[in-house]
Amino acid sequence: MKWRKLRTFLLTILILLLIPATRFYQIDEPILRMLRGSSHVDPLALHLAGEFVENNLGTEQNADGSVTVRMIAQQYLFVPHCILVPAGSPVHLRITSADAVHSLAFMGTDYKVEVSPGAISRAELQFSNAGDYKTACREFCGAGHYAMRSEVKVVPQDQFPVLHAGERGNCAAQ
Ligand SMILES: [Cu+2]
Repeated sequence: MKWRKLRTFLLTILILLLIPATRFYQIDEPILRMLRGSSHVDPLALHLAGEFVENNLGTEQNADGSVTVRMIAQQYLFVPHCILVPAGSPVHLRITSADAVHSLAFMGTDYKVEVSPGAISRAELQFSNAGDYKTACREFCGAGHYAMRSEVKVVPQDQFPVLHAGERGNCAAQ
């Protein structure tokens, strides 16, 4: 009889110990996500959900006069293919990859932004003069790498379209 009571007692203690352990495990994942910050993203869900969903790509106008540009690099193109930004405004670039390691390089310069699947690369850019800037992938990413090119079209402030909330600009929006 004494043994049974002891066993029940020990089982109860064990269960009581396991309950908080389970709870800790459940809160562990959101904490990890918080620590990772917003610089990580699921490469398999890019076009479907989250920040890099299709209609969020392109140029977004911010209240402070700057713009945020979101792009996806994938074999073997950049989406959107052409980015529209106003001259003289800060450009916050946020770019990620859907597959391999790529880079977004500004031709004629040494400047490039490394892009890896699962991570959001950020860059702060500003174009003083209007003009068309050619960009290309400068990280070998496969058979179509050499054709992986895109463009940044910089227009004077007064030619940049007024983008309302939720609207995104690219070269077609001009
Ligand atoms: Cu490439």
